[in-house]
Amino acid sequence: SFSLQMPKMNLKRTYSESLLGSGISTPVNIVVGSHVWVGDPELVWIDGQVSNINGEEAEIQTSNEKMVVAKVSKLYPKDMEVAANGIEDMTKLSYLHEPGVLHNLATRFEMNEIYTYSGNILIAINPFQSLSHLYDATMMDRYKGAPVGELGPHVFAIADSAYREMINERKSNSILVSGESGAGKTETTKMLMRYLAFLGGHTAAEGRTVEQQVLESNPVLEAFGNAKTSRNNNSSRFGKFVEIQFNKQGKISGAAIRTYLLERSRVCQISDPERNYHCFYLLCAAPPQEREKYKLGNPRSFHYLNQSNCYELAGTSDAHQYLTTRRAMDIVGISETEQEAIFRVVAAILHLGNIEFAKGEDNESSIVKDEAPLFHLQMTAELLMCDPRALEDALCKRIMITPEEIIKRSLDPVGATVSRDGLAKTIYSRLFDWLVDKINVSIGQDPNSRCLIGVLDIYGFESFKTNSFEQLCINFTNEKLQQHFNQHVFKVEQEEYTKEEIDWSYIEFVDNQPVLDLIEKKPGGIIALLDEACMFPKSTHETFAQKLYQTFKDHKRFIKPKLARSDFTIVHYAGEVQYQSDQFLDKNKDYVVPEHQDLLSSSKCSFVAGLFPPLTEEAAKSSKFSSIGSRFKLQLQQLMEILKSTEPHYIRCIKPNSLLQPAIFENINVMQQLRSGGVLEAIRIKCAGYPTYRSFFDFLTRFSVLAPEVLKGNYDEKDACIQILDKMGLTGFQIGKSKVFLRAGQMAELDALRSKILGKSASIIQFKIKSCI
Ligand code: AOV
Ligand code: MG
Repeated sequence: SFSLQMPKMNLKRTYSESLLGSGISTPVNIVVGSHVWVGDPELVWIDGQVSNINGEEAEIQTSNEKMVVAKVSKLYPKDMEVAANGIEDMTKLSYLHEPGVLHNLATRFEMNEIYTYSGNILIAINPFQSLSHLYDATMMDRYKGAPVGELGPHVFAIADSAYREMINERKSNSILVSGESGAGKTETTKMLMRYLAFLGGHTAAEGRTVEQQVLESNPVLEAFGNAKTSRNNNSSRFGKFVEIQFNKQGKISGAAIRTYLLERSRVCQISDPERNYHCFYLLCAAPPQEREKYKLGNPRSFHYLNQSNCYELAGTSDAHQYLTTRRAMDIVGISETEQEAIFRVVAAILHLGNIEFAKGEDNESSIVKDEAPLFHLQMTAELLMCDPRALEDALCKRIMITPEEIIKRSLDPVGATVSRDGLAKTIYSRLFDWLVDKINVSIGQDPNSRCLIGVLDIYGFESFKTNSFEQLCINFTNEKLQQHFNQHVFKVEQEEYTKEEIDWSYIEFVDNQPVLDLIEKKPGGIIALLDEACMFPKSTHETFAQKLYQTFKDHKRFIKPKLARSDFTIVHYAGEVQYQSDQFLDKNKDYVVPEHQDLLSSSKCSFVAGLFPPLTEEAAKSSKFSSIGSRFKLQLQQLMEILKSTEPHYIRCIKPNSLLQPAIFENINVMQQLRSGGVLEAIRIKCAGYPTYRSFFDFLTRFSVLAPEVLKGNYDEKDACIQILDKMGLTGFQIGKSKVFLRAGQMAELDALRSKILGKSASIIQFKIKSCI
């Protein structure tokens, strides 16, 4: 039932190979008859039984009936004592290694158990089917107040523990949801928010409550900030951090929504089979009188929509979504007049995109070429409530101010088209920002709030065929979060060791600080060099790339690809990504053409004019450009500051297949995500220390057969454990106050000895487990 597909992401493995060698348990005591995992080109790992050993090499009879020869050192022992439906917390796996982790997730997924813990990290595998029983009111009631681990792994359990911790410790908490596109971050975030609203909601249902507004902000932001991409039919094209504020009584008393870097290029450029932002299609499917008002019809008639052949989304109705969005807008407090203006602007953008340009009288200029006497120009001007002549000028002409004179220069048709698209993108991103501000004002902040729970739904690591400035920002975000994650995992691990008073001083972990320096260091990092290039009038993307090659020629995380003239590669923690620098300079400039600014700030519609507040004199005069990269970097810094002041909880979403279909688990794909999502890194950190620990009692229950004499008479549990370990000749382990801490591989070693003593070959003591890897 498990199919295989190569992942679409074009990721190269970097340190993941070394991951295998660096601390994850090395095979010991592999003998003829041992059950093992062996690498497989298609399945990543396949289980089997060793049938022969010849020096360094072993012959393995695999469970899919093949005979494989592999180095003994490349084999991993397979735990034969796991339950049929897998293990709820993977740190309890006796053998903590890659194949064990993958197998456990596959086993659980097959039984529709989509949630699994790895320590305190929740792994959520997208089921691509509605599992509504998982999220109903009964479930919420059950998880309320239940200690983590008592019930099965669940998003509600994470939200509940964040809430309890906030109440009990009076400390802010955050829940960080990550994963690749389509992995389920946004759905997970909504579930978290619903559960928090359930815990901190107000019983009295008088009108709009804060929590209702918080929840209804989701459909509004999704209508304007989500779109169908090739990876996800409802892909978020912006990052989001929702800060839910609570009062002394633990009730929701306010909220703040921060958004990050909306993808602007989508407004004018889409490719098959993607769609533009949902709101355009919703409006084209609005009730007839509204469509008439905005002179909208079939989405196929608009250039910004018909560059792709996809208009409808399977299973959703745009007409219905339009009404849902309007209702959500009511609840979050957007007035009828404002809604009318918002959709007027949306319609104006569609008409704007249909304005075309032809060569003017001389070759250098352009004029608007339009069907039925300048229909789209007229419509755009009418909807934006500005003068059509002024609109045409703003699109086709530029004013140059030299010390001597003021010159009106005409743009050629290509220049005019660029100008038109620039205007569309600017209007749209201002509209989106307006919505976010409005929602924030309307929900309101609680200045007296003592604690908050932040929920982060950010875009996951991306590597496409072509990667531009947006991908750099997105991957930079992920590097930042990865560092936060590593530090946290490391800290938690250390805390356990400290509590048990064992020595941990020599455990190291690989930090990704060098990549962060490469990108954000000031001066000299990529963003700083990009800003320099943007300020220097003669720069081109080629001179920018040359500068990078020069500056980072010895940097371990930077590669100049062979034959590349302006591409560069960054070795990210999740793999190498090759970036195309050709649009970097343009995309980094946050610049509104003064002609566009003037046109819209003088609109007769106060809503439109409000999107373009007049510039301060200083800003208008200043020719200094404003850098999107630097602002983004600053936003991230602020986000990290907030996160650092909170107690974090991590949810790693995983997309089981790239077909977006239920019940398909693609090993290669999942493995890739476990690697890049840091799950394996967390395990590596664990393995660098003492990956397996057991209480003295549990340890004795399992291993006293190795030295039954230690349990004679009035024995001390701790001493008994030490005696067993000594007798077996193990070194490097640690004895804590109540637990035995074993080094990687030692559990397997003890198990092997145990089965020998029990006089049974490894093949006999096995639980029947359904093998699906
Ligand atoms: P994303 O947020 O991680 O991608 P979404 O949360 O939008 O991914 O999930 C993609 C789709 O998967 C959803 O539209 C649902 O159809 C389905 N899905 C996800 N989680 C569940 C669940 N728990 N139960 C049922 N269906 C689910 V992106 O925003 O593209 O990075 O930018
Ligand atoms: Mg999303």
